[in-house]
Amino acid sequence: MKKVGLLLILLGLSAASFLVFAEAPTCPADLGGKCDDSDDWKGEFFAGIPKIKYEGPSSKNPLAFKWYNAEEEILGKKMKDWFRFSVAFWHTFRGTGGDPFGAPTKFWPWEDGTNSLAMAKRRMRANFEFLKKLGVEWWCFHDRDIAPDGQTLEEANKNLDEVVELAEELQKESKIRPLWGTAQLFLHPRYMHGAATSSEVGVYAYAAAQVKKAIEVTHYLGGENYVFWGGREGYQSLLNTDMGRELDHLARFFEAAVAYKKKIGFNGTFLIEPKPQEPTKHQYDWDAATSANFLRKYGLIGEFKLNIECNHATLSGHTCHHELETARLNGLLGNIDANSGDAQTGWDTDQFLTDVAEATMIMFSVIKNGGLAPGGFNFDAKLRRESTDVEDLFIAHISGMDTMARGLRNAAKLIEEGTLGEVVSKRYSSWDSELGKQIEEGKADFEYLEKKAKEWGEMKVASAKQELAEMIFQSAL
Ligand code: XLS
Ligand code: NI
Ligand code: NI
Repeated sequence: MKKVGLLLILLGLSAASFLVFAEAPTCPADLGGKCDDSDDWKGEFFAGIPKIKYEGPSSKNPLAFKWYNAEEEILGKKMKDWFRFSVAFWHTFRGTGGDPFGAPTKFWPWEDGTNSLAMAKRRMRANFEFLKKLGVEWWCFHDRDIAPDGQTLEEANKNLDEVVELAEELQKESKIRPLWGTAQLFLHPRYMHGAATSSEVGVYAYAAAQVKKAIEVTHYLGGENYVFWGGREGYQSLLNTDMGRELDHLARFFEAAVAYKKKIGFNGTFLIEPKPQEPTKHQYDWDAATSANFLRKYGLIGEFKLNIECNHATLSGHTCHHELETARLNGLLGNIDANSGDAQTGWDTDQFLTDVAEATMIMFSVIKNGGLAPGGFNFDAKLRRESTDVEDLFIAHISGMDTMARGLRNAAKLIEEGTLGEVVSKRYSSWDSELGKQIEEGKADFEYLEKKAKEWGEMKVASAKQELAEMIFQSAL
């Protein structure tokens, strides 16, 4: 069996999920010893796991939905259309459980410990069985998660084409499509200084070639979006960094991507995924406001939207709700990487979201946005290192989907009830006056306002009613 000689220990814990196996387990008996050169395992990957059904809140079955009822309509839209849930290939099918202190812990029965093409194809078949059983119609991938890298770009592209062909075939028999594709521009050592912001012009060119191909295959597979997560676009020290030049390069890169997208007729949305730190000390796409400012400065604001990841929001010192609202108010809310961090831990722990209050606030933004389509909810989330049963993959996603579904139900209830909305409109009612209207229309200059201030004198300022708002919110959970 071909051994994978690549032992990469990365600093960022979440990045460890992108690793290929460091230590190859032996070929499992049920693969008949044909691990690395054949794609002939046509059996069930998730034997014993049925198609996951909705059983309602009283169900105690861990392999059933209690709140997510795909076809049920909430506020005039089917639940499945509010969410457009997606499985992240890298976490679910490439996550090994390895971390900077420990070896992989997950040895799924279909894995043979190699990074061969045959293994990549088998994994793709497993992906589609998983999606179908879970009842999810979308998946997300990086180029290098789904197919092995090559010694040359040509070889890498050839590998990718082979796996993409299989994915296309597997998609055909279903409604499943990529929610988005992306290029992995951070694992390979060539990207140590970044990709589009690398100090090496050759690396910039290589990254461009990789993104070009990744856009092509996303388009080919009918993907609805394409994501640019910063990877290593950032710096470790400003002392050796020309930040202005790097940011200009990043803008040139995006411009070229936009031009190429138009050239090949890819109509999917381009999304930037903000993240403040990890793997670099400072990532350029720090948060939604920083990314919006970047896009505006370089005249790219109409060409991109944002993919907000909840754990990235918390790392930047914001709530997920804040990031969603910032994106929404700028007309940039395109997709959500649904996950959550840990209140005591300062890195991207990529946990499945299980906080119903948080989910309710997220859904407030999504409802106000009229949904996310053509974006959706991608579970950029992974099992804990210690969760090693195949069924844990299902349980994690079911729990995440149920949590979001409860959030949707609660948010819809609060909006229909209207009491929370009343607290807000009452709070701003002074702005419904003649003066408020004049100000909002830009018709009140400082002299006029001074005259009004003198006329009105000291006024009574009303309570913010925060505790009342919190009481109403809590009662809906
Ligand atoms: C890493 C990012 C990554 C992107 C896709 O923190 O969340 O997973 O979503 O490259
Ligand atoms: Ni993400
Ligand atoms: Ni992340």
